[in-house]
Amino acid sequence: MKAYRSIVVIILVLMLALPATAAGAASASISLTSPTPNPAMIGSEIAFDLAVSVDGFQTGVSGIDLYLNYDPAVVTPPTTPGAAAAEVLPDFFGVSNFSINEVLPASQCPGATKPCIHLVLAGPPQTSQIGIAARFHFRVTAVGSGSACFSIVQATMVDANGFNVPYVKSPGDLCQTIQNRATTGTVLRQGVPASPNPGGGTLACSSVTATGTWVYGPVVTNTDGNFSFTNLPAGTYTFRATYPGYLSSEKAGVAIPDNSITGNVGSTTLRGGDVNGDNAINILDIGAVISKFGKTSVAVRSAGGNCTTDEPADINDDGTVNISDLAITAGNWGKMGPTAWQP
Ligand SMILES: [Ca+2]
Ligand SMILES: [Ca+2]
Ligand SMILES: [Ca+2]
Repeated sequence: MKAYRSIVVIILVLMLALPATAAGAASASISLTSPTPNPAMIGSEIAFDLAVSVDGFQTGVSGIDLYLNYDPAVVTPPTTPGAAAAEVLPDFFGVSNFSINEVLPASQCPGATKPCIHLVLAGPPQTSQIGIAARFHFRVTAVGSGSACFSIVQATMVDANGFNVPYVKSPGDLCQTIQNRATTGTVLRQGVPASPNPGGGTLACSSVTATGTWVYGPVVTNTDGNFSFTNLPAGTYTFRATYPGYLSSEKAGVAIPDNSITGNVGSTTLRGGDVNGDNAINILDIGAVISKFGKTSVAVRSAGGNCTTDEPADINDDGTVNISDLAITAGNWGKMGPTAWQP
């Protein structure tokens, strides 16, 4: 019974004490929100917010002066040094805030180790307010060690009389995962097993290019006919696969979204018999096979693993020009390239 009374007394004391304490305390915080997208890829624009919270300041918070470090090896602000670097938002000080907003070289930043964004915000005194004061944007330029870290290296918060306001800052470091983007697909060739590749090579050696704003590749296919492009920028691409003695194959309108880590173009099988490489299979190709009929130990691009020279009349890369190569060519008589991208 005595213990019960003691607990009641303690609870009563706490109930009386807590509101008094809360009413008298002023608090402020500066924090960075989680970046999006996470993970990010090369070419991605990552963004995160500067969230500010003040509560119970009678004079009102009227200014914030802040330096945000970034790692220039993996990210860059979207603007040139000296230009506006952060997007100032009206959610904390309102629309009439005044701001300084600049990218500074490392030598002008606190600690002098990394470049920084210097942001100065000032506006009407806020006694109790929570809001997003600014949004930072960076473009990913490299994978580096796999992350991009940001930190507020120095910040000052002042009230309407210019006196420093104590605040809590979080987190210490804000780190964002950066990954490579892999865009993959498969190119097989008619008359050639997918794996193992004949000729003892380690690669199937079909060439693949990806044409968007610029041309990427060629990359070559591995033993299984698979290819992979690393870090194709977001955009719309035409993929084209070629191999000597075969019609090319093409897939247009392949969209690589900004935030996709992987993409697959699908599988295609090249049709054999275009010995002279004019993307049409006709009498000229038949003639080319017949003119070399019976030749052995001819050059095989897919042998040896370095995708060098090839005898295109040896369609199936078995080192001999014979009836198999003639049959493949005759069977595709009249076909034109580039063919549709399909198995
Ligand atoms: Ca031809
Ligand atoms: Ca060949
Ligand atoms: Ca052959």
